[in-house]
Amino acid sequence: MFKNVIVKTPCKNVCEGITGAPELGKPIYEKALLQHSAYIEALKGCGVKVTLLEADDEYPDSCFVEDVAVVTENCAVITNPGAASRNGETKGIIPVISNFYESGVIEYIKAPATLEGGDVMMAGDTFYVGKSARTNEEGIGQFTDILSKYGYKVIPVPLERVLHLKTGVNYIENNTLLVCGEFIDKKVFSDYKKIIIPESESYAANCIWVNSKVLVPAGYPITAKLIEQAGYEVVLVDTSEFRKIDGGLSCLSLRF
Ligand code: CIR
Repeated sequence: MFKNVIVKTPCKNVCEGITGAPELGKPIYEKALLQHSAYIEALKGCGVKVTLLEADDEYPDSCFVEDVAVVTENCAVITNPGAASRNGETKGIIPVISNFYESGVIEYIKAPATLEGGDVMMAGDTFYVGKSARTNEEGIGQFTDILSKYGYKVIPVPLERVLHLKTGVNYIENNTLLVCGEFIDKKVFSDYKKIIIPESESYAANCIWVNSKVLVPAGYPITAKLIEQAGYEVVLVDTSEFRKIDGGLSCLSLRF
């Protein structure tokens, strides 16, 4: 069960966030704010305490707090984002993490290692880490050394096409994964029950489990139905503005 969630208000410059899909247009700031507020309400409905951080105009992508830290039951890891324009975002998260974790259990990924939280998927005591354009070999190495001190296992997963690991695969508890594209047949996930997300709804592979409910992006009916049929309560949240800059439901929060 999660008790806490950290989120950060999208800044005015959110429309300048990094995107691999410029054809979708730029996010509309006011709409992004409304969608973000609805996201917070959906999280509150899952029984978590939400800590809301102020917007930071210096970093267009800074609402995607998931990438700057990895939070576990026993430790927190401040990452070192591989995207140059996002690297400085970590300084904003350190004081907040310090409110929840003793300094002795706050760890750091250090250059030349890079790692972004979107590449880290927690499944019980196992953490899968995507080797991506944002997370390098050294990053996975440092992360493995850190997490092993706290009794966790780390399994690297080389990525082929997606931005982050959780762009295409997400753990929703009960030994169940949402998988799409390159992750459907990956051997490393062969022991899990899988809900296969069709390519036409690939964006919706990024859902989050929060205390027995699953937040699903609005507008992906096949995915919502599959998750419901698997026995979960589905909560729809519109993330259309964040999608325009490659952001999804998981990217917008740290859950612990
Ligand atoms: C980026 O490219 O870094 C942002 N525009 C999107 C970050 C998405 N974060 C995530 O998947 N964890």
